[in-house]
Amino acid sequence: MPKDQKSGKAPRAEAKEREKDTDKAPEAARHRRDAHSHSTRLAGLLKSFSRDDRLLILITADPDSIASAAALKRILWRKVAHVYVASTNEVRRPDNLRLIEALGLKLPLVTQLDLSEFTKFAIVDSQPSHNPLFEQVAFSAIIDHHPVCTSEPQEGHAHVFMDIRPEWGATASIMVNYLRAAHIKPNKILATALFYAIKTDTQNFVRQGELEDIEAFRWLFPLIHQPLLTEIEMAPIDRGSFDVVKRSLAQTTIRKQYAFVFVEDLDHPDTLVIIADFVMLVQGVNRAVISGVFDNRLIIVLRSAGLRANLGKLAFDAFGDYGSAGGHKNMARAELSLDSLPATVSRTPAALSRFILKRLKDNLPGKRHPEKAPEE
Ligand SMILES: [Mn+2]
Repeated sequence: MPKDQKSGKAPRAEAKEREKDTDKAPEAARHRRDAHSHSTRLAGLLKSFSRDDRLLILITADPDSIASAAALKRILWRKVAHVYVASTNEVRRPDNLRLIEALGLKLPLVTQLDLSEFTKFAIVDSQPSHNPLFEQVAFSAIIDHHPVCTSEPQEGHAHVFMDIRPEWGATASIMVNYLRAAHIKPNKILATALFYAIKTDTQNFVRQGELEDIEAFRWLFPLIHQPLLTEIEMAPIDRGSFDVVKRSLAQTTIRKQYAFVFVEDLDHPDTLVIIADFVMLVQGVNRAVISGVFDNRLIIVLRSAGLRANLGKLAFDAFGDYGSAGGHKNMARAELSLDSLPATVSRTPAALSRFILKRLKDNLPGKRHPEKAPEE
């Protein structure tokens, strides 16, 4: 026991604090800095809006974007006149539907709205360049965790608030920090939604996740409603999708660690995700390429269990010339209009499959030949 503990404590603690600020305990130092930067960021966010604004939050619906939009809505409650949330995609996945229902969101499609009825726009868990629908909109706030592909605000939109943190596992984790900075304790439903969003986006922390994600997760844990979480996680696949999944699994090719299938008569893009996640459970499979055509678009869903993979880059290199493509290290996606594909590729499942595999093969790390034309 050290003598004279009382008088010795303060300087020791201070010294310790100073020590923490050095590289010995960078996390503690980072937390202190973050607490400060989050209130600054919150102030910046709030400054983008005024009391009579009618705000529209645009998302591409998935658990992370739905929960993040609900959190932003909560933060701006009573700070603006109205907050609406709209989606670019029709929601079909049962977990997303249950989430939307629990949160009491209406979530119409963006295309069904008259954008002139809104005075401000925000985007969460995505960036304007991710979707042609977003590109027409002047956003006042952008909060996301995908790789930065948003340039500085255009002229005349100087008040855009941007918070993009690619190293974070989920936008929901970022939103938790805004809630905390605003001293808002989310209700059970919002807490459960954010918790589920962090779980899914980090794939239970198997995929990229930061200490901040774990900290947000830990903070939410006592606030969630377990039965609702179970309900969302156990949400069943709808019957129509099940038939497509059943057929597609029968047609899935597994070669070495790769699983591949081109889904014919695709009922909805989300079905590709269900198939991809399922085939990744097969022993020995650690890469999945699941694709199909929906609404005149070729959609490609990529999954990898590899630590060294960078599928977002691979997707962009392989398919960026034909449409939107990108994502994270272990999951990525491309959506290509069939009209943008080379004329030499016929629009049959076999030809489209060959096209996808060739583009992927040609763009694997070390095999890319940027000087080559992107044609077949
Ligand atoms: Mn996300």
